[in-house]
Amino acid sequence: MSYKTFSTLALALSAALMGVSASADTLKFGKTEDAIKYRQNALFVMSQHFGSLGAMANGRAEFNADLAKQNGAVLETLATLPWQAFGGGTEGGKSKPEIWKEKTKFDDHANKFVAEAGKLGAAAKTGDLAQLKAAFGPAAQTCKACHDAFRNR
Ligand code: ASC
Repeated sequence: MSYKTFSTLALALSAALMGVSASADTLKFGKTEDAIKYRQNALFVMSQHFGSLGAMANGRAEFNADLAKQNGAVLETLATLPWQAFGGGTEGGKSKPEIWKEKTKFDDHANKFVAEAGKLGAAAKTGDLAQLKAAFGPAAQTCKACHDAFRNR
């Protein structure tokens, strides 16, 4: 095995062991309250764009391909952001303590959501309502699954 192959494999293995995910990891939060504010606000903004796509997918709003494309693009970016704000020691808000006790399970939910949001964003960007409809339900299901397990009402 060449050194290059070896170092590529070693990098991939350490990334896997560290649980590197599809999520952005661009910030460190100095204060717990900032982490809580960040994740709540990121999730709120995301829910507005997600809701716009949902309204079109469910026929509550008229389909507008340009709007779907823009909201799909915003959603794809936003979907990766909140998870970095659930770091160690940032318990609070509506989060159940289980997030930190079952971090692997939580990360799994987050990664599934990011994957489905990516598919929904891609579907929205096709400008095809049928594709938007097909991708919306599975994405909404990943929101709900994580909320049911990890969010206080
Ligand atoms: C939203 C939103 C959620 C999810 C969830 C999907 O738009 O704010 O929390 O969708 O209702 O089941």
